[in-house]
Amino acid sequence: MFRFAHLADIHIGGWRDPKMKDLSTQAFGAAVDRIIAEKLDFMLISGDIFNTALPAIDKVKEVTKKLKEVKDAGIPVYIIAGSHDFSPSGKTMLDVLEHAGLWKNVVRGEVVDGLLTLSFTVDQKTGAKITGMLGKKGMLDRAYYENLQRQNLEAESGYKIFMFHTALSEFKPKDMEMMEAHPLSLLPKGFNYYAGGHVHYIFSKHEQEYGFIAYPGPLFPNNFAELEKLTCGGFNIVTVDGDKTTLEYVALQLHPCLSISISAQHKTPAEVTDELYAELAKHNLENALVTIRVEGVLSQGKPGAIQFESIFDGLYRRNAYFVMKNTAKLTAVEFDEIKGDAQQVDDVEEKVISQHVGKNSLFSAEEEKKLVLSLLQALSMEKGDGERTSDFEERLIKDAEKILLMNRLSIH
Ligand SMILES: [Mn+2]
Repeated sequence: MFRFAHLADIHIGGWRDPKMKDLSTQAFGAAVDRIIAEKLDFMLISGDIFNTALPAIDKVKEVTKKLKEVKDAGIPVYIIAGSHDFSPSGKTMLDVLEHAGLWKNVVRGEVVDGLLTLSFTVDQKTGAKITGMLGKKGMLDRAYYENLQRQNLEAESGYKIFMFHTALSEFKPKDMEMMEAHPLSLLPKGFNYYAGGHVHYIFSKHEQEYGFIAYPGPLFPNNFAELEKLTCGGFNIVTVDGDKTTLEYVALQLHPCLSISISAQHKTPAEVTDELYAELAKHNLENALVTIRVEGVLSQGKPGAIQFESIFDGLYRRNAYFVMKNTAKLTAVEFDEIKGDAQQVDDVEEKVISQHVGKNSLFSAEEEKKLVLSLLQALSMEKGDGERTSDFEERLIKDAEKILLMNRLSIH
């Protein structure tokens, strides 16, 4: 018998506000403490460990400290890169920590006869055989899956784990219909456990001819909507006993979470303000994360007339940890209602690109979309701590050049 942890989508450094920014790092610390206390045999992280390929030094320091504790406890860590960890130039903090011996990236292999041939990383203590595929923004990992040599993977004996960082069309939740996904058939069959990441929801299913397909969801919610829906994040503890695999979801509730949603339809700003006060008065807010969503078309007046500032002040006086609001779908009568419901920046980008591609004759619409997504990713890199501006500029230009060169090869 052996037991392992499966984490995904930690997005260290992901929130903008410093108070929120710390929570994903704290969640990682709490997960590591639990994993060590439970004496698990190893730990998997299915991509998006950091929110960017080159995260801030203070965050790297915290993560490194916890990884050293796991290492000292004799618990190996196996990872894959996700769509956020990935950098087109190949520069990523994941490599730095791998060279320090703190974890092992299991995406390794070679191209044989035009096919990508992955090799297994064998966990020494348990004999579990682990491999996987990195995730790339905008489904750019599809070509890897399409050119994957599956036979050797499927023929391998023993307890096998496949780590991946992508959505699967068969298991996409309804509210993520817009999200691009690969069909399950792109994954190799016959693994015992498919350790998924990328889709920020909690899911597990035993699938015929495959095995357990599991997404633990984010280790800490990554945005307003996730906080509303999930209230907290967590990870899986997987127990393997002979042929039997069982999953236990461990929720990491760092703060109580209170989500309030109010309809402003046909109401005045004063009425909405009163309703918010009344609703919030019902709850204990000690140390709580509070999300307030207000939607609808006001009967008169402007959204700005709702007394959010004094409401927020009141909540902080009652010791709330952090309060945030979402009024994206709140409008005054004189404005059109906002169209579309894209929540994530990625979704908005995808939408805008899809609407505008195909207006030049250099590329096919598909190629143009890929190029734009790759360039967006490259140009969204942030300047690193202590990185000189000239070095940063050079890095950006190199990344962009690399992408343009790669694409020139496919221009016809
Ligand atoms: Mn993610």
